[in-house]
Amino acid sequence: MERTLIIVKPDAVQRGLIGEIVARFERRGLKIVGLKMLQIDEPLARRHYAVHEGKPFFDGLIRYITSAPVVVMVLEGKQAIAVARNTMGSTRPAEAAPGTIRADFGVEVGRNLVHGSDGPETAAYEIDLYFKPGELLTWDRSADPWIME
Ligand code: D4T
Repeated sequence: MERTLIIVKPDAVQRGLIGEIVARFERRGLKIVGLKMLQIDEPLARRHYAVHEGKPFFDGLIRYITSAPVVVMVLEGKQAIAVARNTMGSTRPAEAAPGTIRADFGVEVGRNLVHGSDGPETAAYEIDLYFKPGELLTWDRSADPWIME
């Protein structure tokens, strides 16, 4: 089983898309093991996006991710990282496949609605940024045998 960190970004929250976006991951079969709403402050944003420091879009990215509340969640499942990322679609919504979150609701990269970890190490780092261990639940979902062999 793999875990991944998802952020429903400020634009999605402001546009009333929290439920729509959470539902897409749920319907796909990923299991929610942690979920909360918060407003990311600048130090947290800089830690989250540390790999992008110095890039031309960095300052705008920090302003955007701190501009309004977000919903963060940890999803669990087989290949959860890849499954979540292909549910989201390409980073640039204009290039995202139809049916993905970013294609269905977005048009440009600076307002791409959702974040998902891009690898196991990033996922561990990001989950630790947003959740204390006691905030993540281990629970049996009765639908699991109908989703996974
Ligand atoms: P996130 O991290 O938001 O899930 O996006 P991705 O994992 O899909 O993409 P990323 O790390 O390459 O980019 C992080 C973040 O920066 C914004 N961005 C990116 C931007 O505003 N302009 C750009 O040119 C790029 C490459 C969007 C996502």
